[in-house]
Amino acid sequence: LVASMEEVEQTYIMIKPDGVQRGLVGEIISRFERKGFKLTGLKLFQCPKELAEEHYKDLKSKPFFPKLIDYITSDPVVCMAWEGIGVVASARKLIGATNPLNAEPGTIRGDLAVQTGRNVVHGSDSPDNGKREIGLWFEEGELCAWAAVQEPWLI
Ligand code: RTP
Repeated sequence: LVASMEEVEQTYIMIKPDGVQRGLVGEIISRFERKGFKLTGLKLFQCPKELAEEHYKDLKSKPFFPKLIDYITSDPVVCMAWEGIGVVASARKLIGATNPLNAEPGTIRGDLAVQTGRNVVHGSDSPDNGKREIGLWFEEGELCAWAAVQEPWLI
């Protein structure tokens, strides 16, 4: 059964500075690859403060907001766009709960992190936010639409 176009979503996944510092880039990317999603954008990037504030604008009133912005801008992040059927919710499952102590073993945060403020990875929380965030973090020319030769195995 081949996916209809309506089911294909995009999500923005970002390896946060602690994930890069700890050498977890390959480990995290491989979890999304092995699941069967398609990588359509990838870059190592030093995030400017304005972009971090725009990305997390819904959290502006939270007490932890300034620390969150300092954290995200402290060192390079890895920006990724992933595509696939149900990729938004599935990526959130692969990532696990925001507080890594509540994240199930087998999830990225459950296996690799301890603190909420150092939870190694971000994933968009809705298809609309997936599109918004990919637009925010990537220039158009940085994204690649490509067809997997093994379709429908890689979706
Ligand atoms: P993300 O956006 O990074 O995927 O995380 P999320 O949806 O699981 O969590 P959200 O509530 O949107 O929070 C965004 C990020 O802010 C930091 N945070 N710190 N109490 C705290 O100190 C606190 N709460 C949230 C985390 O880095 C969280 O991922």
